Formats: sequence, structure tokens, C-alpha cells
Amino acid sequence: MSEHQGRSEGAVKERVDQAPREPALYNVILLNDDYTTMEFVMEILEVLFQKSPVEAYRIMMHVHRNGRGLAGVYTYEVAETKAEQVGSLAKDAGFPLRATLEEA
Ligand code: TYC
Repeated sequence: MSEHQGRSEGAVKERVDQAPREPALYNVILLNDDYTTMEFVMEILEVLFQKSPVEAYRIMMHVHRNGRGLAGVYTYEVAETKAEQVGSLAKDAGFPLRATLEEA
């Protein structure tokens, strides 16, 4: 047994023979409403989610027609920050636009 593996005595236990876990990913889901303008939603998708104008239009229309849609996929803290930014930029602009997270 090597010095670093599988010691059962002593306070230090090290992980052995395990692949490092990938961080969990979360979908940021954009929600439809009746008041936020289509232009503002597209701007959010371009600025916060790095979408091209064509892709931003496609996602915005999908959300408009279906009630919700995928804006982006991120690790938890990034996803949470993006969703908060959607809400606060929308609030500042006087719109009720919101985004939620779901496990990817
Ligand atoms: N439904 C809005 C309108 O008709 C547009 C809209 C699209 C709002 C997507 C939110 O996530 C949204 N002005």
C-alpha cells in the first residue's frame, strides 16, 4: 500500500481511485409575461446570455409562445447570478420579466 492510499489509521483520509466529479449544471429558464417588451427580452438574451440577435429572437419567440424557455446552462452560482440579474435589470426598466433555475 502506498504512503498516500487507504490508510485506516490517523486523522487524514484521502480520496483514492475516484474520478473528480463534474460540477452540477443548472438551466436558467426565462418565463413569459404579458408586459415585458420583446425588444427588452432580446437585449437580455444578448447581453446576459451572449446570444446572437438571431438566436435571441428565436428564444424570445419560443418563450412568448410556450410560456418558458432555456436561456443558458451554467454551474449553480453563475446560473443563480444570471437569474438575479434578469430580475434586477427588468425591475430597473419597469418590467416583470423573471427567470428561474432548474437542474439540467
Ligand atoms: N409576451 C411578451 C409580449 O407579448 C414578450 C415576452 C417574451 C415577454 C418572452 C417575456 O420571457 C418573455 N410583449
